[in-house]
Amino acid sequence: MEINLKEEILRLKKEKGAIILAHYYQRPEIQDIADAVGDSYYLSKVAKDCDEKVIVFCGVKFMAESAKILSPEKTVLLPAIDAGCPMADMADAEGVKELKEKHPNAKIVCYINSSAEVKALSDVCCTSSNALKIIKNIKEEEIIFLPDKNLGGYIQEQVPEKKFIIWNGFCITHKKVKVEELEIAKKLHNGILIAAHPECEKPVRDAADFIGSTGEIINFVNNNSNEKFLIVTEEGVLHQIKSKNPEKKFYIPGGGMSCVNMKKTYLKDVYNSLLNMEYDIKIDEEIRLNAYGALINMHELRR
Ligand code: CIZ
Ligand code: SF4
Repeated sequence: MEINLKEEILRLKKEKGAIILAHYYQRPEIQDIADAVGDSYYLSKVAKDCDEKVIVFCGVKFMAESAKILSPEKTVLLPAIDAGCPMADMADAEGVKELKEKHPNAKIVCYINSSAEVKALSDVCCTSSNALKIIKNIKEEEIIFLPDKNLGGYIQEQVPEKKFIIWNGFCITHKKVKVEELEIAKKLHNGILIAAHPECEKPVRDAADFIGSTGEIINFVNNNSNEKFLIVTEEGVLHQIKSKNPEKKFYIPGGGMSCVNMKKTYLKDVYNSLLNMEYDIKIDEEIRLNAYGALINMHELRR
């Protein structure tokens, strides 16, 4: 007999005293069984503040790691062990150390899309929603920004008074979009508004009407009375956007925008995760403590 996965997940969740968190880029059926859906920073805060001692983090590894860094006493489970982030993997601890030696006066700002080891070497973390505020609040003139050259470039344009040393990483999902796809959408759908993520390349950002993080794109659409929108970020966000805005029309760039790693988590993986308590995120305590400092500094500097 085939088991009812949703029912079994809910039963196991209760039995194990767990909470299920899902990133906006997860599959719709995963978002629907989650107790909270949001961006990586919001979810790591939910993980920290909740009473549950077991967190099932449906997302990619750096997100589950961020939750573990903030809540070491809790069990943080990543249902799909091979769900990584190619952009986070583009920055390595050795390279960061070398840059630090070359630019001893610079502050290191790392995007939350980075490994625990890289966070541990950084002065402060940021997300796409708070990067500008954080960098403006740093007193030092020199900033090493990693790993995303697109988010880094976007912030640099807005803070010309600072000197930026930007890592050469990028998101393979956002890089795929070409400005021509935006131009085609404008021609096909008269009056369409384009909302793009700062992980997109500059020509795409320049052609957009609005640039923001996942949460900011969702708010932009919710609060705008326009009829049609082109959503230029991983298409998982459409699940929340469409359910809150049934009267509006949404389009995506012609080539589609799906992150292979974000789509590795199926209901079966969440079930197995709860059943077998896998895959338990472990971080070396010295690395965790240093990475914790960078995440806590993000809190301080985003004010
Ligand atoms: O921080 C996140 O969750 C990511 C990856 C994107 C965003 O814009 O929220
Ligand atoms: Fe990494 Fe891009 Fe996938 Fe986000 S969408 S997890 S940045 S590869």
